[in-house]
Amino acid sequence: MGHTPAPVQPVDRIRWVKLSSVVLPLETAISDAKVFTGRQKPMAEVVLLVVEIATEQGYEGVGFGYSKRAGGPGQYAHAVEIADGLIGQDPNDIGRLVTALTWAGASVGRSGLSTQAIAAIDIALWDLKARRAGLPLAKLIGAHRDGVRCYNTSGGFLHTPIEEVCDNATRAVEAGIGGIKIKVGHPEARVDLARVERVRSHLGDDIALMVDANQQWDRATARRMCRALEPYDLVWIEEPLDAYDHIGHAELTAAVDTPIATGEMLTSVAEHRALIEHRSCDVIQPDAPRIGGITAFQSLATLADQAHLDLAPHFAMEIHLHLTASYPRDGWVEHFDWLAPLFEEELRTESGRMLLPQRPGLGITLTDQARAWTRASHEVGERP
Ligand code: SMN
Ligand code: MG
Repeated sequence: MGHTPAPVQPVDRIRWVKLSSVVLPLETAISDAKVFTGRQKPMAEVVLLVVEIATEQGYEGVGFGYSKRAGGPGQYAHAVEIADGLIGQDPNDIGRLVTALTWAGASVGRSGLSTQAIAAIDIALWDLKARRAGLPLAKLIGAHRDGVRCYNTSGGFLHTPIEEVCDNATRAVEAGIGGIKIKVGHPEARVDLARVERVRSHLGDDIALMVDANQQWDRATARRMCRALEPYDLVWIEEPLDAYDHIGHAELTAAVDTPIATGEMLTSVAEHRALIEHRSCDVIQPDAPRIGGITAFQSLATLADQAHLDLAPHFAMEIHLHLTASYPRDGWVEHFDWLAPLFEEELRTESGRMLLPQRPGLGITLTDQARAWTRASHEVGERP
């Protein structure tokens, strides 16, 4: 005898929204190619926009977006301006709410800061919907797998001495992480090649290895470096060129055997569509907090899948684990240990994969430490 279908639930209403600007300090300031070439300063903190939503029927959702170096206060300020519109609304009408929030700030565009403020709200609404359903988010969307291949980035930055990078890689692999990404784009190409050679020989041939140039090279340098990197059997070469040089990335993708990955810096689905239409990569690397949230990400995932692209979302593994688990092709999720102090739960890795948490929603609970690092907060409505 099967279950009788649940009766349609009475319409729920959002009663409370809390926005928090949380400043997470990094243990060590990090540097990638953009720092080594003077385009950026070392990064010592990540600024997060955390959104908490509660409804009159007692359901809650948590979402977050983030910025690095600048933009955090702007994301927070935009969210403060538009959050009122959520009170009294049906939290299940995510598409309608995101559209309304977009029109509320239409004059500041449909990409960048305003989109990223809305993204954090969108993510909280999807967390709430999945918690209401009693399902991990990936299973609400439609999971293809219960674990996703994962690789570590936080141990391989350009400021880290190469022997320390190797030690970090050993620890990551011993923790069950399946791949290692190291930063390249050093001002001297021979330094890059020596570091890649050292890490490949340290890992052996069976551990996945990726490199990330963070937009450092011009087209001629990128051609030379991609050819020089071919012998290392890399899973991909990331952002060899400027993030918006779609033609240059397309020429590289056609010219070299090693897969080309890019996309993290793009700030809307429309920008990713341009990347796809130019055939600029083999591996697309969207960032849900950067492009508008989970609703936007699902639109992009459909475009990417129809273009037969592999998926390796950028950063925010707590969100992207679910989104990569529900993508048709077996992708990669990027492991960083940076955000761990913010959440009570730890994501498990074993046999090269990050495991889908068997908890409803994203499966994250904010820690007291996250509360302590809160620089500003704004509440609308009354918490039921
Ligand atoms: C990156 C992540 C975090 C800080 C700087 C750079 C990077 C990545 O591009 O792919 O993780
Ligand atoms: Mg990158």
